Amino acid sequence: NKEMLMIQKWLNQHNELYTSATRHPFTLSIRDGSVDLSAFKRWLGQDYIFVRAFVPFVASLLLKAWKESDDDSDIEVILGGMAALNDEVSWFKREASKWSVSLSSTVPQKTNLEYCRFLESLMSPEVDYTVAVTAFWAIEAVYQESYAHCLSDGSKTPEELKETCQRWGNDGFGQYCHTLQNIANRRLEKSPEDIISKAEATVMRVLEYEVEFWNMSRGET
Ligand code: HMH
Repeated sequence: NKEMLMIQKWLNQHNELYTSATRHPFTLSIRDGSVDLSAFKRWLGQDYIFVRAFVPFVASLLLKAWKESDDDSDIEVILGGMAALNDEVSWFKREASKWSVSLSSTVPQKTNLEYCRFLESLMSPEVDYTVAVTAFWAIEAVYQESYAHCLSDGSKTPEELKETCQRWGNDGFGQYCHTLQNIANRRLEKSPEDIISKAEATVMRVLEYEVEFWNMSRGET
């Protein structure tokens, strides 16, 4: 279908993978109130490590946008994401102390290390801006969809976890993800086939890592 935007097309084609990332048993357990708090704490400690690696990824994306983008507003959107991450790092520290999670003694799990290494590979100047910004959209969108679902009609999310869900599930973050999706679609429309294929494979990789990341909350490794 020529009329259809690229990302919508991919989400239809890979709907099963997308759903496994955005409707994972861990976030569904938050939504239905059955969540195991030790699983939540494991996620919190691991995600803090991930977010620390996410910052240089976003910095590299900012650099790519400055060099390659055809639209100045891209920089402002990415810079806004960077500012939100600054706030997020502080939030993780406060939240960890609230739950008595020691961030300094949290050991990154294998999946986390692999996901961070994958992020690092996307920081290379060899990676096209279009591919990197599409990956960025996917990473943010999984959290937005997952946590917004924990706040939607009929959810029984425990009071003490609502702030976490709000962080990624709020409407402003939803709007921001939508803007990232528009940027990615605009770039993809103008891209040659090889870049489009690379971007698609990268999104699928992100979704697989996101599923594995949620899996870590089980603490079976
Ligand atoms: C693993 N994916 C992971 N952590 C996050 N904080 C986000 C996405 C969204 O920022």
